[in-house]
Amino acid sequence: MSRILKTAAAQLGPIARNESRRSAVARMIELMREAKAAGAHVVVFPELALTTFFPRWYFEDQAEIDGFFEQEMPGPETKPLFDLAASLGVGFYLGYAELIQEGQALHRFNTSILVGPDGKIVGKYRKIHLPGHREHEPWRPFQHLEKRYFEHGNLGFPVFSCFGGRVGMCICNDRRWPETFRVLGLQGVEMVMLGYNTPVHYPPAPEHDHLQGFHNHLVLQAGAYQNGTWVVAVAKAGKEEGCDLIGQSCIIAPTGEIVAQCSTLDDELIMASCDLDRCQEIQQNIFNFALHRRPQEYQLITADGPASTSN
Ligand code: ING
Repeated sequence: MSRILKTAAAQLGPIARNESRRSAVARMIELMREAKAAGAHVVVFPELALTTFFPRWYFEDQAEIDGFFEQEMPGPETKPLFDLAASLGVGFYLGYAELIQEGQALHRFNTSILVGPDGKIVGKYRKIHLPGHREHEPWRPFQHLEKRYFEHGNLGFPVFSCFGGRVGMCICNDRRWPETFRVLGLQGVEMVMLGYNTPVHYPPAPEHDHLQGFHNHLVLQAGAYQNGTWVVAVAKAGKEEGCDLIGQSCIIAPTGEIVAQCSTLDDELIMASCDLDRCQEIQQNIFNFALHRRPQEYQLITADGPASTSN
């Protein structure tokens, strides 16, 4: 009896700077209802799905920055999404900005959670690869200040047993790093869920702007195939506060094939019946780590700093 996980990718169009969380949650509730009607067991929402992508601006006032963060999850504005999940029996992935107090210290992360069909949080991930820059760089048409506003994730790349399989998470820039998928793959992951906010324009290398969609699918398909896992990648898309974000949210099979893809830059739902047993076609053969992997040759991968030339 194969383990079919009916999975929805719920892409969001732009979220305006002055759009309320209530409005963003209402849009996600619509998409969750549509997903349920299509038979979904789980819905994947984007990175930072409750607000506009605020790292595009330089703020000095910490209180203004903290207005984009969640101090409780679920909180008053997000609880309706959790309640709906429980009443429909649908789980979800949600990306948001997490502000947490530990002892006397405040910590801020770019976070995602996995919520089960009972509406309870199954697991949490905090973004490890923070792209962009730390200081205000006025030469840029827009900033990318994730290194300023977030701390590096401190939860590793965990894999959770839920939805009848092994599910892992990552966030946006993480998908560009093969280590992300391999660390999840070494834990037997069968589905990686992730959200992204990816501008078309990349100020340090504008000659690559036309390649953003290609690079997005390139890394996702490679990650899926090289670890024999399903990948569900969901955009916040469209022209958001004047910044064009790529769409093309997609669901990718362990073979690396794209089985579903969004075709708009708005709120859009796509679905796929993901047979988790198909991961074995790859994990037991071409990427059977026990048979073929040679970690004794890979030390450089985890060494600090650039490799010294051996010859
Ligand atoms: N966004 C981008 C991403 O990794 C970026 C940053 C854009 C990197 C374009 C390279 C090229 O998709 C986030 N939020 O990580």
